[in-house]
Amino acid sequence: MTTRLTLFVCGSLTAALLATAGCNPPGATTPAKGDTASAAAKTYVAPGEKDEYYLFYSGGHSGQVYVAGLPSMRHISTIPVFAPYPATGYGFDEESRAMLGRFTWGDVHHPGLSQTEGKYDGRWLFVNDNANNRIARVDLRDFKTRQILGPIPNSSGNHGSSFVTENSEYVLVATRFSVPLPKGRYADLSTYKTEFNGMVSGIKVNPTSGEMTVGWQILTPPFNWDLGSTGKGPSSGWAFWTSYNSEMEHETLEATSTQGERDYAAIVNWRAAEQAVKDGKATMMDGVPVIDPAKVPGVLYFLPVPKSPHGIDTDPSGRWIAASGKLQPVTSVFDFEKIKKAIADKTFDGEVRGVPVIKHAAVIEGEVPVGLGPLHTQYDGKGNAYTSLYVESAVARWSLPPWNDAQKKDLNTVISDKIPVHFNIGHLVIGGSDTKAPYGQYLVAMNKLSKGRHLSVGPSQPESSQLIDISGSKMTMLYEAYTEPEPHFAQILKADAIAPIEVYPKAENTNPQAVWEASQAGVTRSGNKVSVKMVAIRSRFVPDKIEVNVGDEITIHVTNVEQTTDMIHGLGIVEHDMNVVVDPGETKTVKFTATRAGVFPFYCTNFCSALHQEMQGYLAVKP
Ligand code: K7E
Ligand code: CUA
Repeated sequence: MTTRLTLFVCGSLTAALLATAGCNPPGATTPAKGDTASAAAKTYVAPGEKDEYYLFYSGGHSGQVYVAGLPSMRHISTIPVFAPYPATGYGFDEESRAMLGRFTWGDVHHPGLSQTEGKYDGRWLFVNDNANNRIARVDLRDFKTRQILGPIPNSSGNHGSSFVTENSEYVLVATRFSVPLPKGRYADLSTYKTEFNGMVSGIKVNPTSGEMTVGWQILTPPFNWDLGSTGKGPSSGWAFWTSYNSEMEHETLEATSTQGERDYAAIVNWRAAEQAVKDGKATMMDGVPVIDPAKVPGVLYFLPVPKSPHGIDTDPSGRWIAASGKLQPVTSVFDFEKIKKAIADKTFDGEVRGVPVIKHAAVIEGEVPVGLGPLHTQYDGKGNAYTSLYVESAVARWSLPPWNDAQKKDLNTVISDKIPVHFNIGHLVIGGSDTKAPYGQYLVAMNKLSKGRHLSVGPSQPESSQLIDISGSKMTMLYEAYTEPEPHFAQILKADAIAPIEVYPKAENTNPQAVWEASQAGVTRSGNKVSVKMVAIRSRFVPDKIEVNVGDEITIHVTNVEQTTDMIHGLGIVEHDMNVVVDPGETKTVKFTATRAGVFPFYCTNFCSALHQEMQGYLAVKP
């Protein structure tokens, strides 16, 4: 049934990049349908059984994080982060409204799990907001967003994040956009090269609470920083980002920023940056210590990488770093041991704005001809790397160095397998690829276009994700699932690595407005301020009658006194754009002003019992 539409004649690689799913580059095959029976058996999770892994998908411009199970690919939960979400009442109560601040959306790209000693520790999930320069922390104890930091000062376009260091000391961030700094300063766009700057930021994470603060920043030229990764092993204490637009242009970028043969990767010594701040070598800008790398040697180096790269990924050993240039059909593999030596020996090729450029020839291990439009690379911990090929709509598997002489002579020979995906893959994820111990069992391909692979739903189409078994000598396609726009990256976590709570223990609820008995509930008034302490229990609200006057300021503190799993109540107030959802043992607060006279029913929005429908009351507003 599936047909690939040829929409463009692919004359050049650039044209192919612009094309959607139309080109038939060399190596592409007809869509794989998979061996149905064996694939079905591998992904089937029988009713009552559970998946083996969590998949945390970024929700892109939905501002959310999606949670699915692997291998079933079933969607289990949506964690609202940067956008209100009525299903869980997020963004309606005072607590979550305060976190969202003045924004109602975010653009989530790269979830990053917290780590201890280079392995996932199951504590937190960090996600970035490219649009409003924020970063959030989801607590995996209860799968709730607990902090949103930002907008980060001096940082515009928080795309190059969230990259977590080996012991979650920092979540590292690099800017996609450059602006005149500090933010709020005006400079004409024609002065882009001199007046605009990018930034690398170290977001410090409190090791106990997870609370994030802006630690320090490193000023950069106005390149557009792209994807990054953190080091480990020999590259412990370092972090890497690719960039596009080393031309430092500001208009018609698709042409102007692709003139040079090479762009730069940033090689950042974040431990040195931390030390430089301690040593007083930073200058305060908008409340943050900012390091000028031209004045503080040792914190930042540039490394030339193929034209318009997108991703740069450190392998589980920490020695090999793979950077892909979208406009060249190769992935460059760099040896961090050689990078360290080049830095020590000052094997540089000049400098850009006082930042040394590491000599490419001194540190390159090889350019693997993976295929067209390489973006991101993941690792299975068994010596294999997997690179997503956007233009070719495929995943290439290749062997990491060390390579023997024959392999070095022809790096085509290190490519062991290639599997087509549908269509135009962006990121791909292997569980634990960014740790010292990848799981190496499944790969999820996150494809940008799903066209024709699902029942038609009109013009607004979902994204497709494909589950690929990488445990054998050949990659095999197992399953295909859909999500709303738009997963970029994801993280996979072994299910038994966490044990989320399902009820907030009563003893933990320290909210002074919490009430646990109907007798404690009630309405109090002070002037025009009305305070309601409300109990929600199967199947009633106490009080279920609230009488106020027009102009009163009403605060409702509602406590769900249930201590049973899945006993959730919601408080929806008719025609008040209000829905508070309260989990068992939780207290939430809503505030509003009674602006209109009338009698407004309120009711429980979460189906909680046979008498759920009866769980209702009235807000009576006297003129
Ligand atoms: Cu490749 Cu934002 Cu990581 Cu999308 S980015 S694909
Ligand atoms: Cu409480 Cu429905």
